[in-house]
Amino acid sequence: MSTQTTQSIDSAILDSLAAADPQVADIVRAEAERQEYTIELIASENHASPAVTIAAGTCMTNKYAEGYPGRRYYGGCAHHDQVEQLARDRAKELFGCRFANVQPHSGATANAAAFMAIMEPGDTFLSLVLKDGGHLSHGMHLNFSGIFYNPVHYALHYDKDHPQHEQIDYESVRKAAHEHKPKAILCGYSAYSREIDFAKFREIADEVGAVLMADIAHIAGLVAAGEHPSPFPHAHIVTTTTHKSLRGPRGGLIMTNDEDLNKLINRNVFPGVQGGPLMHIITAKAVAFGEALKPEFKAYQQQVKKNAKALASAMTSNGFRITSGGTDNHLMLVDLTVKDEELTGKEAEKWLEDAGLITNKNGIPDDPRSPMITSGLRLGTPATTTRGFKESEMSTIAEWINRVIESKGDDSTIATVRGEVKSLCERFPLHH
Ligand code: DSN
Repeated sequence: MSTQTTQSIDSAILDSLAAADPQVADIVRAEAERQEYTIELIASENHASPAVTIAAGTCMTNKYAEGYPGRRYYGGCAHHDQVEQLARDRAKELFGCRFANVQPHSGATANAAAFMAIMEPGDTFLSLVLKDGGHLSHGMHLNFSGIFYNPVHYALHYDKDHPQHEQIDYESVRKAAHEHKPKAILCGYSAYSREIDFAKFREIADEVGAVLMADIAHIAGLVAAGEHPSPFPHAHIVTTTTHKSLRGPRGGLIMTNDEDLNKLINRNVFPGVQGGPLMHIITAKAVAFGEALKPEFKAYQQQVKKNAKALASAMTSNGFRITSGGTDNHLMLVDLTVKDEELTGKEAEKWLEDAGLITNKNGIPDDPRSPMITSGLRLGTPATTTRGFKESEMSTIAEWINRVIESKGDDSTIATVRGEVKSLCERFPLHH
């Protein structure tokens, strides 16, 4: 156990846990160690602050608080009312909207409640298909969204010679909207590195009388800091997670400016899809929103974008291709096929993990390989930026990725890179 880890807040908490349950404490300690000495490049992950982690671990977990502030189904909720109201008020200030529901347990649950607020079962909605960078709750056939609703899709197209074809084509969105007359149009993605034109989406939604829903789970931190255009006032309903670029606890959030829609959202979160809210997580959301309102958070998000651009450019210099031609946000999708046609995302992810570089395999537009194999890798910079990495560390990371991949997973190359990764991590300790 490193000095940094033993002195960390996690470790102080773990000492208490170890006294009560050494078996579980050992597992959590091993995970703290993994996080400390590996580099987290998964675009949807981050390192929450000690304050957020502490808030999530408090006695606020002990309460049933079904209902909303001032209207609960249980007694003893005075402090829970205060904290939930605070979380709502901070979320509204952060995103510049009139109403916020902070109860969704996750982004997928937020989307389920949002769908129920804006559609009837069987209704048609238009979204980006999962394999092109959408999300499973945007119409995947095994998800509630594909089972109870009728998804139709706009698409991205693989074109290494014309990467602009791998970006949202608003004319084809318009064409699909006019053809299918959907009840709702969804924008906001899991593996899309370009800015989203919410105003253009609203224009199309208005032409066909559709509701515009923006799922900003990935870019929420950038939006909150004014580093990506806001979905407000364009989207009727906005959903997000709170744990990705927003750097809060794992959870969901739904927002709107429309009073009637807000009533439907509230009803469909509880009792629609959830029972008792996770009050300890809502407490941690309040803390995270407070952190995101501070000026340091804007500087952090600016560095997230600078780091993503630096990483994309260093990956390109190392012979990889970034789909869509680059990145405007916190992530990029790496097309591995230009480097080596045989190479799969699955292999690359495994070799890199062994070297201490944590990534996820990801389909690229029109990927012929399955989602469990893929031809791409998704890389993101929120977690490395939290750690304090800047542009020069991004160049080093791209060189490591290249060495590991060019060696085709050679054991001694992986071991050498693993050692270098660990040394860099020691220079940038996490603040658990
Ligand atoms: N699973 C998330 C991601 O990695 O993007 C989306 O919810």
